[in-house]
Amino acid sequence: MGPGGHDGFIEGAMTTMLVFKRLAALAVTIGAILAGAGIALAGDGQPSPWQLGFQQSATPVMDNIITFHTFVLYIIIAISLFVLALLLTIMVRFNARANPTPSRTTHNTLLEVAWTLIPVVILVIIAIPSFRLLFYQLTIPAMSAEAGDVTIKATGKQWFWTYSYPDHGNFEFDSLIVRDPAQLKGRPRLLAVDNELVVPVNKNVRVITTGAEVIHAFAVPSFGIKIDSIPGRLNETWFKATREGIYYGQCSELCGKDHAFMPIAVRVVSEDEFKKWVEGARKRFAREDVTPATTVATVESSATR
Ligand SMILES: [Cu+2]
Repeated sequence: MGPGGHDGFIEGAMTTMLVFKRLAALAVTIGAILAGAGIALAGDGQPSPWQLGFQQSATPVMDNIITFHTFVLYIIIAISLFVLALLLTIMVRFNARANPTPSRTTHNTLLEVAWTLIPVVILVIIAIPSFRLLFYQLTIPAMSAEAGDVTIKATGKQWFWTYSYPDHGNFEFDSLIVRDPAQLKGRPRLLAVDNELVVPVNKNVRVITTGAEVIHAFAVPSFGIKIDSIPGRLNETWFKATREGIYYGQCSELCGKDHAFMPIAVRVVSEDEFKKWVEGARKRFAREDVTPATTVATVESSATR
């Protein structure tokens, strides 16, 4: 390397330092703006302004999702920093001025084996907890009526949800978005509903879901659940809310013009409160077991013949 090459090296390093300084200044500025906006890092049961991460977790499944997400994020950061370091090294040490006569190397067996195997190992390290989490999400725990576990059925309709409680008297009710701002009473716009889905805290809740006419999807971010509601088919998922409160979700399958206006609101209450609510709901949403109109019509038409 001649004296000119040496100068080039220094010059390249100086430029790199300048870039670093500018990046650092940018990061500090963005940090200051976010801090000034009173950033809430995670909403509890609902999104919050300037939120960056997930909503706060309220179930073991979501706890696991957040842990897994953080784990993968660390790996991504490590890989990005490694690639950045490689790029900077190449820019500084192997630019035309610093390295005027490039080597003619084309193959390096050790390097090629390494850059094939190391990514494979990284993917396996990610896959193991990923599959474990997937099985945890998809395996419905053994439901025990004595332990107070609850099954609910959520039917997606254009454009609201109908909930029924088959184990608790099979009552059923519709849950519609609150459109009138005066009726919100502090609840979030576009998420509040007239009749919330009520479930007991610390109990396994199995959600059976279907669609009435098109595909909808039942999703509650704080619970880490999102499952398609498909006409003519029953899908199921589960959650175990560990904190009382109201948790909001939305239909997550484009289902028509009011897709954005069929929110999901789950109120998690104590077991006693849940029992009281069920008693009230059985009266409030009582329905007579009438024969469906279609069946009656068929019987009548065949009788007149
Ligand atoms: Cu929908």
